[in-house]
Amino acid sequence: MPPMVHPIDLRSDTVTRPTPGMRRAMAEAEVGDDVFGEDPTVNRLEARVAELLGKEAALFVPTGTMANQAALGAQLVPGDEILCDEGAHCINYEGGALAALSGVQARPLRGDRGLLSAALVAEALRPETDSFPRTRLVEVEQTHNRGGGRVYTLPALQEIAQLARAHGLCVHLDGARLWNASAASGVAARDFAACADSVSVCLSKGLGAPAGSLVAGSRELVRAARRIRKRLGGGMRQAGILAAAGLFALDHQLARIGEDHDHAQALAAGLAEIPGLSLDPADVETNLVFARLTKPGWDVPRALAALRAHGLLAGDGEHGRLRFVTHLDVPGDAIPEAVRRVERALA
Ligand code: TLP
Repeated sequence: MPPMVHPIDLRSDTVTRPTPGMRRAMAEAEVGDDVFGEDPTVNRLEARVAELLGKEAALFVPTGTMANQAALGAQLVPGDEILCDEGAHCINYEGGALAALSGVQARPLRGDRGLLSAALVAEALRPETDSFPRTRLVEVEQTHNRGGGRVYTLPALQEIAQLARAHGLCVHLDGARLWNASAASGVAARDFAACADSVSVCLSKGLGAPAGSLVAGSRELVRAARRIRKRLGGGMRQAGILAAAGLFALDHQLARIGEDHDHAQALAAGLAEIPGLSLDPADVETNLVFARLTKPGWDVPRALAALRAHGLLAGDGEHGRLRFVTHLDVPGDAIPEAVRRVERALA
């Protein structure tokens, strides 16, 4: 039997475990019944995130999926259409929620590795007739997951927002990794958020909390999202235990997020040297690294199994790609070892 190696888990930044400090903060959290609006820790987190994003209000929800769907549902009615990139999380990885919960259809656009442009949105606008669906909202993802963690520049987002507003469309920003976008660009989260009517952010990805996301927007939008949260069963009572983890993450784990980007750069540089993989490290802007599998005769499931056997967990990046994600639980000195394991697995 080969010796057991401790796997390096690069499947997602969702795999982090709460640190001892975070667990202490959770254990000591002051709580109340959040469905009555009486959990002081949830209330503090909501106020903190609303302030960080420059919005009137925010709502704590269990997941990024619920955050997106509550935000979208709050702004759309059945039969509406949204514009988004074809790889958008909200139409590809949320179980068909947009259609099932809101009766809304998407018009997927072919963005530039995930990123839309004002020109692309302009081309997709429809005249108002009885036949066309009512295009009501533009959805953007910052950073863009399937686009390889790409970051919209602030001017690019502003241009989309301007166009959307000029045509009466709302903008929803899926900011599951908005913190990464800010760290990578130096642009404040609130400046990105100003381009959108609704913003979702996650605590359970780069920030390292065990669960929790928020929807931010106007008071009215958040009230509507709160009703949808209840309808979906997301009213969590003494949720302050989870909100405390989020507050701890914002206090102690937000400032370090750029380290994950440095680690992703080092990882990308190492992976680019491995025969059987193809990637350009210059494409890596944040903590997501996608590599095309070029090893003759191999497919992604086979490669993932080989990696796992060599103590490296990666994800299916679709379209023949592997996805590697750096995060809080992977220290910098694990990166050279991660590269060695990939190299051995694909040898
Ligand atoms: N993304 C997960 C998977 O679902 C793919 C991951 O491992 O990256 N928006 C974006 C951009 C996301 O990447 C995710 C999670 C979500 C929303 C949903 O968040 P959760 O998993 O909390 O529902």
